[in-house]
Amino acid sequence: MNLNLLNVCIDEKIATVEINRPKALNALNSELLTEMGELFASLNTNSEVGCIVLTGSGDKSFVAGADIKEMTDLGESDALKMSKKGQDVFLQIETCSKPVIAAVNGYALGGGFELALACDVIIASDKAQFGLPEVSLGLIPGYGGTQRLARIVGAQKAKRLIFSGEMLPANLAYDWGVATQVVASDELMATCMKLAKKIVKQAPLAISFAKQSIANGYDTTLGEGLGIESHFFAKTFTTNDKSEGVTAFIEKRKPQFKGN
Ligand code: DAK
Repeated sequence: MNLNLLNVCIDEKIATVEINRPKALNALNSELLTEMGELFASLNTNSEVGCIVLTGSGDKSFVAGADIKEMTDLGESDALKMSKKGQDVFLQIETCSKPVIAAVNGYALGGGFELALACDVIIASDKAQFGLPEVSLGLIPGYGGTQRLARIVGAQKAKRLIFSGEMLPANLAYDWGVATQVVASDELMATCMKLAKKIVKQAPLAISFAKQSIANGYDTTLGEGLGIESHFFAKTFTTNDKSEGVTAFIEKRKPQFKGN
């Protein structure tokens, strides 16, 4: 895999992925989306990876949006293709079998906010600013923003943000339930790594089943959701890790999970 715009480091089962286009505030161009799709396809099946931390290079921006300069000559059918490509990559991130933590270190605007919303957990620096300013460009969010944001914060708050294009500072993003934690910028990566380290100690298949259970049950009725949960709960009983986890508890020792 040839990655020019993504820096990847895998250590102790944690993959740290840094989007590396600092001169364009890490704006998502087509090349970057392609690389991200290839990388997540490979991380998804890499047994050496149990958690992914995604961040932007520099101290100013996570991702300042889709690359506006690539949009100048697009027609309707190109825009449809572009939207589909971005949505597919973000869906790949959302459905990745490993938890993905967005370490939002600055601007998360437009496609950048949409990217963070596709991750499982958002931890923000106190300098982070979230926004969907597409209407100021005559566009609307095209990578899932109208759908994912409304599901997380409710339709009213999503409409307010999308219709005004205004930015949401980190503390308000926390109040709205977008970010799960806000920390000083120099503590952001250490905070994300601390969480990632806790995650990689757990049973990987159980995490993947829990992630699927939450995702598949989210938009259904409670009854259907509980059925989905039972399905995945029962599946954990087919794993060696469940036997190991339960036995280790009874034997008063730490479990050695193998991901099978
Ligand atoms: N795209 C391309 N370049 C960008 C960029 C972006 N989104 N954001 C910043 N840059 C570039 C700037 O052009 C500048 O480049 P040079 O002029 O130096 O070559 C460099 O990054 C530094 O930016 P500034 O000089 O503007 O830095 P400031 O600190 O003054 O301002 C800022 C920072 C983040 C407030 C400002 O750069 C800004 O407003 N950026 C644009 C933010 C924005 O509007 N983002 C949303 C983009 S629209 C769709 C699919 C997806 C989407 C829409 C449709 N379909 C397929 C239909 C999603 C759309 C978006 O994400």
